[in-house]
Amino acid sequence: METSRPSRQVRTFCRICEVHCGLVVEVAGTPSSPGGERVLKVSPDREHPVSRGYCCVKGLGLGALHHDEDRLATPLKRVDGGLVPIGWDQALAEIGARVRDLVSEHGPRSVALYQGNPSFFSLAHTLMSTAFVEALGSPNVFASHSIDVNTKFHVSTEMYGASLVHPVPDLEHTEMFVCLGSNPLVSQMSVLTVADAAGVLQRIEQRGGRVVIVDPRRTETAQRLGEHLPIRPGTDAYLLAAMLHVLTHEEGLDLAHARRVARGVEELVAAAAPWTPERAEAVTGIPAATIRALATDYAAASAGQGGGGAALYCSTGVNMGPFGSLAYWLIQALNLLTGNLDRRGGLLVPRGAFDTLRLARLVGLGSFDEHRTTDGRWHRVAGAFPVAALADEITTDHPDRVRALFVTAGNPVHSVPGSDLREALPRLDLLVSVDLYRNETADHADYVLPATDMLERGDYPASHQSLQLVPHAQWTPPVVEPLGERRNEWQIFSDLALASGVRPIGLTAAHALPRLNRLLRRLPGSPQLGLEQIIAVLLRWGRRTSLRELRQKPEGVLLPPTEPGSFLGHRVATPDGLVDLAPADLLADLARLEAAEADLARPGVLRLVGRRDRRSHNSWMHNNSHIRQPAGNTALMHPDDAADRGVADGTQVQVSSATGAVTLPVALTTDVARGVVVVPHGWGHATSGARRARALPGVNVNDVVPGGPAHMDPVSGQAIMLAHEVEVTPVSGGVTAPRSSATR
Ligand SMILES: Nc1nc2c(c(=O)[nH]1)N[C@H]1C(S)=C(S)[C@@H](COP(=O)(O)OP(=O)(O)OC[C@H]3O[C@@H](n4cnc5c(=O)[nH]c(N)nc54)[C@H](O)[C@@H]3O)O[C@H]1N2
Ligand SMILES: Nc1nc2c(c(=O)[nH]1)N[C@H]1C(S)=C(S)[C@@H](COP(=O)(O)OP(=O)(O)OC[C@H]3O[C@@H](n4cnc5c(=O)[nH]c(N)nc54)[C@H](O)[C@@H]3O)O[C@H]1N2
Ligand code: SF4
Ligand SMILES: [Mo]
Repeated sequence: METSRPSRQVRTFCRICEVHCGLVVEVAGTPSSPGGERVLKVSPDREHPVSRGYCCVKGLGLGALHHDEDRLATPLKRVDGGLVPIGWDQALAEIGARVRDLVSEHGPRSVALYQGNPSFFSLAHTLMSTAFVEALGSPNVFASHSIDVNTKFHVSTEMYGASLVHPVPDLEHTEMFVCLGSNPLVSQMSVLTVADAAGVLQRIEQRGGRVVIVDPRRTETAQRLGEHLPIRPGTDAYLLAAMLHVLTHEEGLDLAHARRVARGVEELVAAAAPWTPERAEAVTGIPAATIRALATDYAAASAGQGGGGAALYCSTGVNMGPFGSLAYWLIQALNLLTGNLDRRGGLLVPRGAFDTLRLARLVGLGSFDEHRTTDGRWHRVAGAFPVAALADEITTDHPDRVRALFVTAGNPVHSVPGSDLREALPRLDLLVSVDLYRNETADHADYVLPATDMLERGDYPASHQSLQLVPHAQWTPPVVEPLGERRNEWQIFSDLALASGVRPIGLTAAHALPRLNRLLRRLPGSPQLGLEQIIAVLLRWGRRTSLRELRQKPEGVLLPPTEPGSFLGHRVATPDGLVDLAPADLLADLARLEAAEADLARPGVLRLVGRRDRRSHNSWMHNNSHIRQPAGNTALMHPDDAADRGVADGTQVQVSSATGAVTLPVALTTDVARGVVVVPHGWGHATSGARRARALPGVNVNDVVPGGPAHMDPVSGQAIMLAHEVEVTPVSGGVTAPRSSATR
């Protein structure tokens, strides 16, 4: 009998970051037994075919997340300024009625959705929340990828015809890996699924290959491995343009292959003409000779003299900079021109268990959208408008302005730069937050709805499967029943659609499911059956595995490795099947590169960049009792920059910009290049409903980072969040503040 067994073990996988580590969860009890179902322990799954026992403390904290007493337990409604518990029926009925009124009075565009980062780790969540607003007839989907990777999504749409195509560096075979703006040891990288990234990079060196880390800070990764190349913040596009210049204008790279698989080769080469390494030296701070050597070494490794190919890669340290789209375009161009794209040891384009590309096209994601923001300025990228434009969409006089906002798995008040959004939110008639916690965004919400955590729902990592270094597939059932009144977003958004008088018809697959879901809920068993059916059909369609096989092998299965030569000329999704090396908007954006050159090279200026911590995850890991929490955030800067400003190590400083100021402790280190200030984001929870997080010191760096349309990448809509000029001043007294009194 179930209750007589002390505990059971369930295999699942973590969905906090892109690694998707295999986990084994030990569970005791049943939902009906005294004390209920309890997660006793979360361990790394050594049987997982890819992560093979790798995981981090955040995944091991999933049990603590599940049982956290500060988690939302019931829907909350704002009454007299406070949030009070109400039942689901009341919440859904009231929200539905307000949506109906708004839509009938002001039209469908009055309703908007913001999807935060964790929503993209749940297929059902992404599908149904999108389906909800689209069923209302609103294009107003905003997403966290516009404060993260819109640059990549936009550039891939233009070059490869689909936002989801991102060549993956073949790290297990490469001879040279050039990594810009990522800290793999801490973050495990992004737009790439690789377990134990630092271990994988170390193996490159053990094979006799090279790892080059381009970063303004000597990161934890650079301290452990590779060659560190410090760069001035925001200037990677100059470095990359110069590398292209060296190869095409000095080294006479053979372009025959490129001409066969791409169009725009001549325009691209012409565009590289003015960007000499000498010019790049002045702005990047990297000597011209080093740039030349990097370019020629890269091309030589590409030629496979040691057998193995080379890969250029960038992550958020470049995406969030002023020229993220230009940089990603140049990286793709360099990888292709040197013959590294679609080749062993270079970069490969994985397929996944089913064709995500075709699926995306079927459901209307990832193509250029006809929709524009009300001012006509911004288009959707990967199905969503840039969130940095949301404040204007709320405050504009346009009749189509946003009046109701649903925020799901997001904390935009905290995560979006500047104060525009925070100041715009009071103009809304309705703000609903769907979350695990009462986060800072909920401070402004009319309703807060409690969602399930990942142990409480089944899933398949559909949105990341085409980014896997080692292709694999895994299905997880829900490990435990939802606690309290928590509901999964699939159900919440389908119920919201029904309460608002619409059926989600925006996405083909989701068509009839809300109704089916409602019927299924009356049956014993899971309301997730709709998702399982979709996954089963998709896997059958892909013919690489089946849901049945994944159920039999709960630790996951390996899929056939990505074949070199399977992308170019075969799966490029542009109309003519050729890679576009010279998209007009990117060529035009080079003018901005030219215009900013002198400013970025200015000496004596301090520029702000970010950093992550292994124990944190954006703004939402600070309440986890399994994690020994860092004591808030600390600014890092070079001792000489500090001395110039009378700043002493360990004291309180003010970091300020034209946008705002924060006060926090400073640590001096020569690991940070001169002219750089590093402040981690995601901190400052003074108003949070999560009590442990609230008690921690820390400040929100986005109070200092400028926001809004003036600070967006004009091509992709990505918010420019790095390399802004700041000043650092000692706080009067200049003494180290005790932890508990550090400024929030
Ligand atoms: N532990 C942990 N892991 C995470 C997360 C987390 O919060 N915590 N977040 C997850 C998410 S959502 C994402 S998107 C990924 C992000 O993963 P990464 O992109 O690897 O993010 P970071 O670790 O912040 O590394 C960015 C690096 O860019 C450097 N940098 C800053 N400005 C510049 C510049 O102008 N040029 C160059 N070349 N480098 C620059 C910074 O110094 C920093 O070392 O991490 C994911 N993994
Ligand atoms: N200055 C600066 N700002 C940054 C960054 C930076 O490097 N510097 N990084 C940016 C990046 S890369 C990202 S991805 C964004 C993230 O931006 P957001 O996605 O807006 O914010 P997060 O802090 O990730 O908050 C996620 C919220 O989702 C909730 N949550 C977690 N799991 C679930 C779930 O399963 N269901 C539901 N419904 N809710 C859930 C959490 O409780 C939390 O409140 O922040 C960006 N902001
Ligand atoms: S590295 Fe950590 S957060 Fe990322 S999937 Fe693995 S356990 Fe989860
Ligand atoms: Mo992110």
